[in-house]
Amino acid sequence: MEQNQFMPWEERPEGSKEILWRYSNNPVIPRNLLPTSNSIFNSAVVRFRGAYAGVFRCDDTNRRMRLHVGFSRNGVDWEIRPEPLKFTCEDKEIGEWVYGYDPRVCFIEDRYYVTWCNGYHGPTIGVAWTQDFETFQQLENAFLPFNRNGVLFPRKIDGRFAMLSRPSDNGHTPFGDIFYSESPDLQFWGRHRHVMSPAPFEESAWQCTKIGAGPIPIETAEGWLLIYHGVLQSCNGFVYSFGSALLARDQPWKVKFRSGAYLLSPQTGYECAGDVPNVCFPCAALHDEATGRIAVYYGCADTVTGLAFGYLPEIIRFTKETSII
Ligand code: BMA
Repeated sequence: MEQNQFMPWEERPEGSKEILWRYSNNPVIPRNLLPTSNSIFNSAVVRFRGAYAGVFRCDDTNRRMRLHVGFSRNGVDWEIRPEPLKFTCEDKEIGEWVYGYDPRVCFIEDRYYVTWCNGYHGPTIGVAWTQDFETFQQLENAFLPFNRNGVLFPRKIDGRFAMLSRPSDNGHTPFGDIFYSESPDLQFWGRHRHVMSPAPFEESAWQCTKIGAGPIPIETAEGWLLIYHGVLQSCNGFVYSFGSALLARDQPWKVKFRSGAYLLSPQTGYECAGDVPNVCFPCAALHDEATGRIAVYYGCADTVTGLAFGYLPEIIRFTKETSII
């Protein structure tokens, strides 16, 4: 592992032609890092005060879905607080904890916003902000239930906050399109636009059942680079892989390119065996504009957390070259 001040990094293995390659020391977070954790996966990592912080999905040994705060000096070795994250909320009804999972963290202007799948009469999108990763102010849920995979854009679009989400059902949802919504104040959401549907089976089977946004979109000259998961329903259940799309910069609900090929699919032992086999579920990425490097954090088999590396220009080229649009 090469260490620098920007992000974790490991070069592409010799002879590999992969666009995204796995860290040789995966998984970076074991399932039992906490004495009470059954699994730690689908988690969000950001740069914070010259190091890293994150919000982690830690299911406990009661199999309850909880969020925990963690810190790291190098983005690889994590100290996760043993006690669950507690949000502060002015409205008791909204602040009442039911469950929380699959967090994303997005820095906008002067603070970090957390979005997660929040239990409120079924899953919907919870929203909170923090400036210090100590206190978290919870806001209104963004949408009606049922919804998952709420992912904010890192800047306002046309003067409004913008979020991708995936309306769903109360179960394991055998469908799912990505939508885009805007808000002037992070309380009232509207101007909902359709972004994309699952792909036709004959064109790109890994994403033919449902799709959902992954890490915070990255703004590039070619558009917003969105890494998203896609699901295939096999005879053995759902298989979660991920690929990439480029969204128009000023109208991010317009998809310019969308990879027909996946960037990563469950192939290693830790992705194929665990509490939910065959799941690669990205929730965060760090990148460095100067070098084009990107490090993607993804949940593996709903059990542990892995890292994969790539170069942004190569991912953009791959998105265009394999595009099904
Ligand atoms: C989704 C979410 C994810 C999970 C995935 C596979 O519906 O619950 O947290 O990784 O299923 O089980």
